[in-house]
Amino acid sequence: MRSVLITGAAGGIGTRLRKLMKGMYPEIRLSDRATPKDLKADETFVAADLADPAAVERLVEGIEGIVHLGGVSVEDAWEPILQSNIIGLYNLFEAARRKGVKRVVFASSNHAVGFYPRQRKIGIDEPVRPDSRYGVSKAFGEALGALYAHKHGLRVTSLRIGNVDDQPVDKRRLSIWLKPEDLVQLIRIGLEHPDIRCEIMYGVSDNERAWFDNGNAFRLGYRPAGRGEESREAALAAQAKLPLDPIGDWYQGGTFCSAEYDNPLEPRRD
Ligand code: 15L
Repeated sequence: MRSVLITGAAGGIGTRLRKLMKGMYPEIRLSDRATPKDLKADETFVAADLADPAAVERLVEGIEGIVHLGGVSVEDAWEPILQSNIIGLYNLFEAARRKGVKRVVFASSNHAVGFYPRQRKIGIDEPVRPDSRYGVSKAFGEALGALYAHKHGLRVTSLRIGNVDDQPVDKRRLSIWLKPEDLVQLIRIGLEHPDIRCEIMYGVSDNERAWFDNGNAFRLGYRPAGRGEESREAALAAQAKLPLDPIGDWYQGGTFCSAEYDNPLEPRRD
């Protein structure tokens, strides 16, 4: 892997990755709609709007591997999600195919499966249960990646990222926390592992309270260093200050589930 493009480089995860992945590959090209404020002189940045197919095609020229973090990263109205996460994602995969990109690591999210109850442990074979328009866009991204993998031979890894932070910040995050360095490990598996064709892995660290069976990541060599439980006291103290949220506290997706919720039926137990 000689040339890697990181989209969404000005976002929260992108900003961390720029530092953690510096020098990891001979060429790292960064992109976002707006230039990161703290861009360094030794960083290569190309501004591009994912909704502009010609700009995306120019962006991926000469690139072997894409780490795609770009797009809307939380719940939003349909229109911005449609432009960035649906049309923009299509533009990215299509440009990758046309320009001969070999691998894509797609930042999916736990919100593609957020409507599983916390009492249930899920792997990668259960059907998606998106908890938001944003979660639907991530499920779409996983499906689009699978199409390009199976039909065109692009090697695609979808990472269902939990919550990337220095430590878990509340009770829910004790289950889904992802140490930034562990994310780098997962990305490197996606960019470099010879067996990757079309994979889904959970982007979570070694959390005792995890709701996910991450066997597929372990099979591919993932050895997370982060242990969410080490921050238990601070996370639970922060949780105690949050309002009760009967729906959000029941389902894995938290507030993404309770927002706009008006289902009159009993919450699911399975
Ligand atoms: C996500 O997918 C978001 O990108 C991030 O901002 C967090 O909200 C995270 O999920 C989470 O579930 O905590």
